[in-house]
Amino acid sequence: MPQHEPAQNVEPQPEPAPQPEPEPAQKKPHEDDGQEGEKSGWLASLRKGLAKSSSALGGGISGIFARRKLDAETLQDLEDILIQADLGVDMAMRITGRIGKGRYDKGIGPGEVKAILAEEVARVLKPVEQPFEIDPGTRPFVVLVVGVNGSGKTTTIGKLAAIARNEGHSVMLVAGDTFRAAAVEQLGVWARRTGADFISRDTGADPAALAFDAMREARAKGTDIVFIDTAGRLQNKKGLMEELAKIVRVLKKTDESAPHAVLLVLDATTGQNAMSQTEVFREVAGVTGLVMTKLDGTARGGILAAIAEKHKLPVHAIGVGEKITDLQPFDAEAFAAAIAGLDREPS
Ligand SMILES: Nc1nc2c(ncn2[C@@H]2O[C@H](COP(=O)(O)OP(=O)(O)O)[C@@H](O)[C@H]2O)c(=O)[nH]1
Ligand SMILES: [Mg+2]
Repeated sequence: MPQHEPAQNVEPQPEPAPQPEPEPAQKKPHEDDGQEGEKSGWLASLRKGLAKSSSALGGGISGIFARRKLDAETLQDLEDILIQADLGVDMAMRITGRIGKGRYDKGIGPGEVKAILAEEVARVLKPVEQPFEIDPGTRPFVVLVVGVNGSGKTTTIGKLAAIARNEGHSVMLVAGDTFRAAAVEQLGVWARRTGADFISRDTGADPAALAFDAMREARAKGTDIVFIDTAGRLQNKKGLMEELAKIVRVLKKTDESAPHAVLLVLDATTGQNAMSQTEVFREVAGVTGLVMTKLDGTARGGILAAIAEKHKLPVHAIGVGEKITDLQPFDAEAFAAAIAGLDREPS
């Protein structure tokens, strides 16, 4: 797992010369991307994906509420595990407040606590649940994908390209992370797998110039959707800002309304760090929506609720694995139920 610099440490520093970096635990995209159990199984797979979040929370709640009466100490223990799950202090206090109200010295079962938790999380997430949609009247529809190194940008582009290709759209993938040769190759693999066009330059080339060429080519070909991958070196905020601003400026030369979407890809395993990344990338790139990845590998899925509460940005999709089919449209209620460790579907 790549280590992420905290977003606070983003003072301008001298830009390192482009050089090969060790790859973040890079794997080739899986080849077994049959449509295994697609629709029917996806709630189950979300639960499985979020198992770590839900077992941390659900297990904690069961442990606290199985035997004890509701008192200040019980509520404090609950608040602690909610905060540990990265739900944020405000939400944690709201939930414990709601659970405590009128119930002191009475029994409350873990099931009831989980239901209230799920309800609160869903209430915050429901307004930001928004499928990722392209405007078919805009061609090419240009999607700039941003986020820190290792967050899952390239993989998410591959998964989105697969969905778009399945829907019959023509797609171009633009290897705007020109910093590392391996990043270019990785996107090229996704392009081949999904039947998307692919455009790249040598390591160290100017991503804005590449974006300009890509736009010209996409217009000439009548491509429906252009996904632009980026490097996202957060350790140098000024450099990042300049790089992204230049890409946007150049896109606007060919189409004043581009980019039509700016997706921020966040790695759920970074917990609270995802919050500060959201702040930085909103500022430098005008983010229009979120994708949260790696919810299969963490007990920290709650951070999405904290981010939604604070930033109110649309959440389009979640990544629950590395396979091509492991990108799920975001469903607030299912997510909330999974996080809370409820084993039944929310009504
Ligand atoms: N478990 C899991 N791994 C993921 C997910 N999304 C991406 N990855 C992996 O995370 C690593 C970094 O992803 P990558 O797309 O290269 O990140 P980038 O640097 O932002 O482009 C790769 O090994 C991916 O396979 C996800 O939803 N779940
Ligand atoms: Mg990448």
